[in-house]
Amino acid sequence: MGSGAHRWRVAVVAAAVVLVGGCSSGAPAGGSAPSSAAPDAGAASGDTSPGPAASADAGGPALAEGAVAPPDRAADAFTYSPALVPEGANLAVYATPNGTSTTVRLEVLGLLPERGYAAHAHANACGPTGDAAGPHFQNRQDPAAGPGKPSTDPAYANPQNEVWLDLTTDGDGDGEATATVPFTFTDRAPASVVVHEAMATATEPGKAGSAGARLACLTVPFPKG
Ligand SMILES: [Cu+2]
Repeated sequence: MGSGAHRWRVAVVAAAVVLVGGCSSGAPAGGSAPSSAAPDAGAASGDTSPGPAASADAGGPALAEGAVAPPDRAADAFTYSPALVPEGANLAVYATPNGTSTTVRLEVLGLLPERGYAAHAHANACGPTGDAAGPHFQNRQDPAAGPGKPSTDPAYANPQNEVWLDLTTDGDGDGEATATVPFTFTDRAPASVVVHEAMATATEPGKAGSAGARLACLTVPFPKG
């Protein structure tokens, strides 16, 4: 465990140096607090995401982070199913543009242990019900989809055209997912990340992108441009 935690810390420091040294957009100095909670749990259980984007960073301060609460008390972080996403579970989302691609990371703390959860970036902010978040954000929008008719065509509902953040929790209910998509958010950007009941997102024609009930939602102000 010690070496895993150490390695993670080195990666954070390296990312901070890149941000400070190579980015003129006024990114806050590295060493910020929000990301310090996750590595212990992740490293302890070997839950490091095997995602394709280990080299892209998605570090820095979280775009959004919050402990979920039921809709009557939630502002930006909702649980619609406390049995599957317990009140107080923490969701955090990071995003880093890298030229023509974007790396997005979801970190969760305190979900059910050793369980898969599908998750995606959605078009709208969270609200009193899971439906408020609207459809999945798509870079190229499926012309066959519309209100009440989600995109299920694998040509559009796929993890290169949407931001899929499916993850599996460790024994503490903690986990993370990183996705690198081949686009940036220009005129449109997602506004939330939704955690679903299915353990993984479907990919077959007619079902692609579907992942069951919406369990939890975090409003995320993904920046455009
Ligand atoms: Cu979704």
